[in-house]
Amino acid sequence: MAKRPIIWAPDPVLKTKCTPVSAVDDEIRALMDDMLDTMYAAPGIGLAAPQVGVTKRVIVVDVSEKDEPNAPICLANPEIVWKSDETAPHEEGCLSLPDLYADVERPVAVQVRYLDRDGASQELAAEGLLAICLQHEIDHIDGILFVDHLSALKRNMFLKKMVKAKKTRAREEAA
Ligand code: K1U
Ligand code: ZN
Repeated sequence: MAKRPIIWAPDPVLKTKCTPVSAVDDEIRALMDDMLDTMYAAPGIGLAAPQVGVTKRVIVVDVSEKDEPNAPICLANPEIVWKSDETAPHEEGCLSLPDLYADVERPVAVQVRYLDRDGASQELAAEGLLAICLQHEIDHIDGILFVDHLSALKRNMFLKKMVKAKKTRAREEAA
């Protein structure tokens, strides 16, 4: 298992509609393991494959509390098969948009179908933070960032901040 670098917006890989996984094989399981290492190290509560430069439909999530044992969920080809009519705003962050946070309005509950680490088809009923995180990660594999749910004004302000942050990071890495 290995930690991989997280790609920061703006980057074309984060705008890519990712390709379905044809089978959950050892390569996909190794990707899932690396994504979990990367997510826990960040730290974060979710991660999608394009955030580590892989344009495949793979996500990982773990919304367990600090004082609880880890509860990772690895999902290949996740799809939302049901969402609640009720929506609510919730503050979101993104490891590809560090230090930027905004309220995003989303359905409060979803049902997600996916392939697990063994390639078996599963369904997960989620509400609360898990539902929000799953929607955020499934957006990532469709090339959508949480800022795409905001007004153009706010989105452009965030993206300008990211261009600045990336320039600063590049200068620091070169020094
Ligand atoms: O996909 C990502 O960029 C990960 C992102 C997931 C997410 C956060 C909030 C709402 C929806 C989806 C993060 O994990 S950002 C970091 C974060 O939220 C967090 C970090 C440490 C402890 C608790 C939360
Ligand atoms: Zn994100």
